[in-house]
Amino acid sequence: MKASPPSDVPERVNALRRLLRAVDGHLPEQRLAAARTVVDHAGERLRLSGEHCVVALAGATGSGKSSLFNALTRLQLSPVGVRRPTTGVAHACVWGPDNSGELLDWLGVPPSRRFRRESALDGDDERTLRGLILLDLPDFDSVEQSHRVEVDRLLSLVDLVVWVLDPQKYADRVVHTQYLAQFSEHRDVTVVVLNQADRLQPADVTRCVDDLKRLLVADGLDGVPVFATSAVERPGALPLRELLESTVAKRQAALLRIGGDVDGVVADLAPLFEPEAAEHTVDRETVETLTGALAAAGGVPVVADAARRAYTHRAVGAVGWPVSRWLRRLRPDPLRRLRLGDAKESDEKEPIAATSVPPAAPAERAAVGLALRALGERAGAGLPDPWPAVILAAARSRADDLPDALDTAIARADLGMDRRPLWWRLVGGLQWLVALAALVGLLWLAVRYVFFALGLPELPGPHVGRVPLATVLLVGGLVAGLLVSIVARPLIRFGARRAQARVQNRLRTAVKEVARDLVVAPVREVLHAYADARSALHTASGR
Ligand SMILES: Nc1nc2c(ncn2[C@@H]2O[C@H](COP(=O)(O)OP(=O)(O)OP(=O)(O)O)[C@@H](O)[C@H]2O)c(=O)[nH]1
Ligand SMILES: [Mg+2]
Repeated sequence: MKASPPSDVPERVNALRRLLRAVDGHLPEQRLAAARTVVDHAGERLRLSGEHCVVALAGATGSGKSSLFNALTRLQLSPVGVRRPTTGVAHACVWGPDNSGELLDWLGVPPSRRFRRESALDGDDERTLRGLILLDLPDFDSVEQSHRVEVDRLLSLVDLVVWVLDPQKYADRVVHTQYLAQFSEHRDVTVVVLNQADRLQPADVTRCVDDLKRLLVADGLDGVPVFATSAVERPGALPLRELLESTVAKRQAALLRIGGDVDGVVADLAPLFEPEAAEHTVDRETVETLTGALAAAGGVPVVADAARRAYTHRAVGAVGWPVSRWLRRLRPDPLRRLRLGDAKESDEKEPIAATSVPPAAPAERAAVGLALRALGERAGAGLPDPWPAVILAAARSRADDLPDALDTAIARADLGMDRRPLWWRLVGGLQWLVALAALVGLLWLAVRYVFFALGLPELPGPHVGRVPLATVLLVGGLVAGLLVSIVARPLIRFGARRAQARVQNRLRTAVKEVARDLVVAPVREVLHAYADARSALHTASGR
């Protein structure tokens, strides 16, 4: 097994952070504590600078930052001038791979001021500085006035800040109170050099360095490395270069150590994410079973049966014999009795009054409980602990909201019961017609009877054969009305069964929606978290 290179460490730490975000709230906190510690330690500095080791040359104008920068890069990259200040914007030189764009953007180094040392060209000479980003900053005074916050951020990011002082100004009170003492909290990453040491006699160099050390103690910077350098002659920039080399090496070592920490955490967490979760999604069959249980508990069969009876009720009211129609109207509509079935504006925001569908019976509630458990167990089957329990809990997480959600879904559903079929109207019209014929026959017969009773001469009237037309109308009308009712009956039964089936289907769809929202969605969320965390763990492992 090949160990992953230090350059991968930032990405691996990020992956670990992703993993923690994904499982947040799902796994017990103490199980994640080690991973959190590793991620917290790595911090923003690692995210940005990654495998790079950032060293900044800072100091007052004219101290020789650019000269040292050029001496260290062995190239004339940053202009050195007599006019002060010379360096207006930061310059950067990168040793090794050029993937520092984001970092240099953040540091505000313009693209035209970014340089690279190609180790291929330099052979092994520059290998020891591979990963170093050396920054030549503008003089600190000008930076500080406008960008104190930026400077603080920068100093919290860099691996080392080299304060460049010169023999003339090293004891300047302003230099100490304005710069050095201000940044004493960064003493762990601070080095001070007395540059331009070639301008002093060797004995004076030692004296000045000692003096400087004493002043630094007063600045709160006791213990920071202090030594003399020169950009042009003895003692040269070599001491500084060696310090940079050891910083780069330490940086690599730090990355390797973080990499090792990540390895440990990955090995610790791996058993939690053994199998892939893709095959453990919620399958259709389980959802159907749950939908069935919810439909029963929500009263779908009751409503569908009421719809069947309501159809019959309304159809008889529309096509029956006028007298039975009238009697029908005195009886309540079965659907309305449940406060259902009226056409609704499908305004989702409008609260819908609860229905009068009876609440679920204990057996139905138990069936829902079983279906929830079955769904949860199936979705979590084969996953390592504690995921099955987490998924089961997710399946049950909204169980208390189910009764209200089902009732609202049923109340909101369009049952399609408002339509009056054309045949109702035709047959209804026919019923009126034959009833009218019977009525005309009856009235005619009544008039004839009155004439007869008063002894008046018999009214002439058409006959059908030997039977008077009035009798034919009365009897024929009544018989025809009866016949129409008899013929309509199976049609009504058929229509009622269809209405029942339709309502059943529509309500099942509405109930399935509830199952998806309140049961499947929370389970899927956990499964996604598992899958996300698993893929993040793979990245974090660096393989
Ligand atoms: N003798 C000697 N002169 C130096 C040394 N370092 C820098 N100088 C001179 O000091 C002057 C300022 O040097 P720079 O490197 O431009 O100084 P800087 O700190 O970059 O200044 P700013 O960019 O203005 O902040 C130049 O004339 C350099 O030639 C050194 O070690 N010895
Ligand atoms: Mg400069």
